[in-house]
Amino acid sequence: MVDLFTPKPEHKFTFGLWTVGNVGRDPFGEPVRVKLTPVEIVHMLAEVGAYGVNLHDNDLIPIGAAPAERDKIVEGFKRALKDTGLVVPMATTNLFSDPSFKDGAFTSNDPRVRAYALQKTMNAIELGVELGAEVYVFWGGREGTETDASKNPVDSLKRFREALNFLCAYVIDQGFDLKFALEAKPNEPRGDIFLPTTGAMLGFIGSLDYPEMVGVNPEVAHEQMAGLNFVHHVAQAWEAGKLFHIDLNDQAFGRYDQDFRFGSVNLKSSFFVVKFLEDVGYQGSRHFDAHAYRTEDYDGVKAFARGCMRTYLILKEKAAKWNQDPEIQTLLAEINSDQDHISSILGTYNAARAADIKARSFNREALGKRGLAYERLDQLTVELLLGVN
Ligand code: GLT
Ligand code: MN
Ligand code: MN
Repeated sequence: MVDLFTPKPEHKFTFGLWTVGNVGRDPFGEPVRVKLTPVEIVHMLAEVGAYGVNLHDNDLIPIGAAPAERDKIVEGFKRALKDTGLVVPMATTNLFSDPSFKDGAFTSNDPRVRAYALQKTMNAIELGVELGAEVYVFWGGREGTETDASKNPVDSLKRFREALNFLCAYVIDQGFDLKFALEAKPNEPRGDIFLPTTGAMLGFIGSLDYPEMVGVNPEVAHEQMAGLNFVHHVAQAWEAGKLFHIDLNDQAFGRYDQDFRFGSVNLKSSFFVVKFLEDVGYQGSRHFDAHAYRTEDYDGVKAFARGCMRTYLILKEKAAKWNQDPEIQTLLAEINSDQDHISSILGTYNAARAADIKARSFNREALGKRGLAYERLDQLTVELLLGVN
């Protein structure tokens, strides 16, 4: 049945090959699902109604494959894309699975590893561009330490910067139309990962040679692992013009990287993420970087993928309702009222304005006593989400 919550291409829902292709291996247990081929995954994504598929180089091409094998695999993959109409909006490099990257890639102390990481990334960028990707993600999964005796953190930042500057220049030199999106994570698989939050990434981008080419790819679970508010990080990235991509999933605070189905844990926070993206008119992919529970077979994986998209669309509809709800809007108007037209004396500094502000008298007690009605506002939000109002 086609309804309001049926995914359509214009919703730009994407999944990584590694997400629905996740075989359910964890540190304590073997795979529970047989591995699908990339072509099979593309067909499964088309079946559930996704718009696009993202990939690491080695999700598609085995590490060390000969050029002829690579070309054959790419040809088959492109045929599957053509047959299904799926696109590849984002690509990335696997710089974490191979044992050679056990102490990082761009931040490794070993220059041979750093050079190999550049080589692997340049090849993977070419693959991504060949498949049509416009965003290239850098998740530094192994760029970190277990002991701070092992790496100088300042050198590590300099090495990471040098690698990104090198790769930006490479992209420009090749004439590729590609932007980079940096994805932060506080820990796992390393004890600590450098640049652990989206805010840290945003600060770092300003120090690069081509800052306009580089933005961020915030992930719900990663900010929440650090105990932080995801909506605020997304908002900061957006306000800085740096929200190039987004990884949607869910997560209980303080746990390991759970990568659960979008909206499955923190429903209210998921609602405000969707509301934010829709309100500001974010045009990029809605990428679900999540996977099905280890208890599932491939029917369960499809239910998982459909659930991510359906929940997003339900929350999108709730956001539209929230924006039109008379009670909520009346409260918001009161909350944002400009009593005494004080906002007219705020703004950019000038001497007259400073003198004006200094000369005013403010009723501090009345300001402190004023109730803000956020309890009512939040309860109205909860009831709207629960379908009561
Ligand atoms: C890995 C990680 C994700 C990253 C992917 C991109 S791979 O699954 O947990 O958060 O987005 O490299
Ligand atoms: Mn994650
Ligand atoms: Mn991610």
